[in-house]
Amino acid sequence: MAKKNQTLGEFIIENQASFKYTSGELSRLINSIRLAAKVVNHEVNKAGLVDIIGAAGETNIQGEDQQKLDVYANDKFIQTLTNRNIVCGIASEEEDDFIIVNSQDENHQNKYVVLIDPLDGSSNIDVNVSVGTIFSVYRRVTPVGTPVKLEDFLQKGSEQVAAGYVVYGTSTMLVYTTGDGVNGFTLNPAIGTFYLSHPNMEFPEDGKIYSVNEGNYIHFPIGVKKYIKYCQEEEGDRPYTSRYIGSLVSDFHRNMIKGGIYMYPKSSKNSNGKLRLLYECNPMAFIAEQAKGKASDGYNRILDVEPTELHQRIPFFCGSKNMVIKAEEFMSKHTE
Ligand code: P6P
Repeated sequence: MAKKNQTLGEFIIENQASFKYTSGELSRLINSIRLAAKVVNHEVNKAGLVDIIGAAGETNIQGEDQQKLDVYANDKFIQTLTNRNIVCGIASEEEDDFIIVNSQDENHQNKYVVLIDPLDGSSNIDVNVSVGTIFSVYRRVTPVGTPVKLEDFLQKGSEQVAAGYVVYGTSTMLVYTTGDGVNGFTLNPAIGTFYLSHPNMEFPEDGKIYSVNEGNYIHFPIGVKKYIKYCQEEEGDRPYTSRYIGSLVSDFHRNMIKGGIYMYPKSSKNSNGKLRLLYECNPMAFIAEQAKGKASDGYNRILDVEPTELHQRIPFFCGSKNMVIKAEEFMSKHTE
């Protein structure tokens, strides 16, 4: 049972018995993410003071300018996960291909793979708006003792054993699930300790916030256009409030606390939307469902999608269950 003001370390120990696999490794994995989050948080918080802002001069596989903090966060999470001898493979938004991690005894005995978006919303870095890290954890499916393979990463979201995010905002929080509910921990930067501040987080079944980039309105499918107009109508508890800060982790986190829906639909500009299935939508969908919310591509459950590529994109509708259901009704009723 979650106790307020418990530290993350105490919480992990108290709850590792409820984890259905060999819990020691998963606990060490969450602890390594905790360490990397503190290191990245330190850099994010002083980004305006040191020459770490601005593009690193390279672009990633997504064709997006890599911000220096993107590269820094990617390096820190990979380094921490590798040094702690916990995972057999890592995939990252910032890496073209997955990374094979040799266990220290060189015989690939580690059982988990991690997929990460090391610094989501990084375009907000230079303007001092919240950014986040997203992570997704699976057990490998290929034989232990052999190098990890692509199929270890191309697993349905329903196979995740853990998922979470770090939001580097007005305070830094680590929010994660291992399949037994969602708990939020807030960092006390003075002592570098995460404390349980948001036990058993749940999406309100309904909400009054819709989050979408309305600048893309004319490119959206008709069902999305109709749903946005529905949100804006004077009727009952509507119009809703539009809140979109261009940082998935922050928009998701606010909507989980207050009630709302986040949408990144496909459009005539992005035929599969913008968000990546494996290290953005699947982990956020796992968290959403564990928090009694819902996540779909507008038609089907995100966690049931069979992945085909490491960096594949998918339309994303996520948040309060009744709001996602209403959006799906518009999507199925109004086809092109
Ligand atoms: P747009 C950040 O790049 C991100 O992946 C999400 O965090 C965010 O919600 C979305 O893209 C913003 O994209 O096209 O609205 O600027």
